[in-house]
Amino acid sequence: MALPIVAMTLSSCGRAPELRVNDAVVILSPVDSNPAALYFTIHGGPEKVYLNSVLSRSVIRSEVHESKVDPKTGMVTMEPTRKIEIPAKGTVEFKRGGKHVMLWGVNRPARQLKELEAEFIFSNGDRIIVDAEVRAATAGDADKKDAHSGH
Ligand SMILES: [Cu+2]
Repeated sequence: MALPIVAMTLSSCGRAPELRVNDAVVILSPVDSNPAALYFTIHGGPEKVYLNSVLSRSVIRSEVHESKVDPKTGMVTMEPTRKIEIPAKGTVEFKRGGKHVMLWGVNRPARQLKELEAEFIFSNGDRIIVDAEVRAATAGDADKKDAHSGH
C-alpha cells in the first residue's frame, strides 16, 4: 500500500522544468533619444511555447527584434519578429547581435531607479513579470556598431 505513495513523493520531488525568464537587463543608448535594448534568457517549461510579446509600462513602445549579419557586407540589420519559439526544457538567449527587445522612451523613473518592470506574454497564457536592471551603455557598448546606433 505504501508503494504508490512513495512513487508519488519521488516524482513530485523531481524538479519539473518551469518556464522562466532570467538575467533581464536593459542597456540604455548612449544617445537619450535612441531606443534601449532589453536582453534576457528564457528557460523553457515542460512544453514548447511561443513568446508573443514583451510589454512594459515604463516605455512608450516595445518590439521583439532579431539582428542578422549580412554575409556580404558584414552590416548588422535587424527586423521585428513575432512568435519566438521556446522549446520545451530549452534555453533561448536574447543578447547583443541576436534576438532582443527594443524599448522606445524608457521613462525617467525607470532610469532613476535603474529598474524596469517587463511583462513577458507566452502562447500558453503564461505571463511572467520580471524586474530588469537598467544600465547605462558602457564604452564597450558604444564601440560596437550595431544597428541600434543607427536609429
Ligand atoms: Cu532592435
